[in-house]
Amino acid sequence: MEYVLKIGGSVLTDKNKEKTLSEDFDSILENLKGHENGVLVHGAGSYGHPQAEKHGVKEGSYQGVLEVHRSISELNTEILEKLSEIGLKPVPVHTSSIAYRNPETQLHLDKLSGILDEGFTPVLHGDIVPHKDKGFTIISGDEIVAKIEKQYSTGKAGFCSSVEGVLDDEGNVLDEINSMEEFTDKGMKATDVTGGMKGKVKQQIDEGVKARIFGKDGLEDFLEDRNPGTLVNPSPQ
Ligand code: IP8
Repeated sequence: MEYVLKIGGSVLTDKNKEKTLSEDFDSILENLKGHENGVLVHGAGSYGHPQAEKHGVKEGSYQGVLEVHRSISELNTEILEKLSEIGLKPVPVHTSSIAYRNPETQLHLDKLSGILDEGFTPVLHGDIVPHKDKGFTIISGDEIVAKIEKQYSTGKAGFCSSVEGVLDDEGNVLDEINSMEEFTDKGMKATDVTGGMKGKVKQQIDEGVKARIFGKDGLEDFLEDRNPGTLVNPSPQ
């Protein structure tokens, strides 16, 4: 596994219109051409957050769980079709089928290396997850990336987001962030049900894994090892 990459829902979808792809959808995914030996995770954007909010799924309600899953699966299918068009052999891995919370999140990720060994590219997504005594809650792609990186240590975990990186008080992109104390709320766009930029940084710090956060113009640089955006580094030397 060469990399684990999350492309955010705010990049792939139009967050203002339910179940609508963004104008950049095709061009963003075309960057993955020739990069089949990695794991792609995608967010939900307008194919999950409005639906989860509407039904209160974040708080553990069962109502609407299937609607949220169906909607995010539709986005997953759109992504698979685009990736196969550019020559990859993507395989959907629906996170709800490999996840359970008790209350810590358990993700069964062993199958990912086998899928890659066969020349296929696993595509996971933020999803609903069965939660002990609570029905279902939502798992973000941010947590999925942190868990994959923790298990597989690719040394190349990344987030393609709608912001160029983690911003300081003046709105400049930080080169590196080592702890939540250094985080300011700058750069947080409209919040979503899974916590936006803050949640993204926190998940990596909690798991103790390094990851890069960059904007859509940084995606090619990330894939070509040119280090765009901000490095989240919980254990600096
Ligand atoms: O967009 C959220 O995943 P994220 C998943 O990666 C749902 O935070 C279904 C709202």
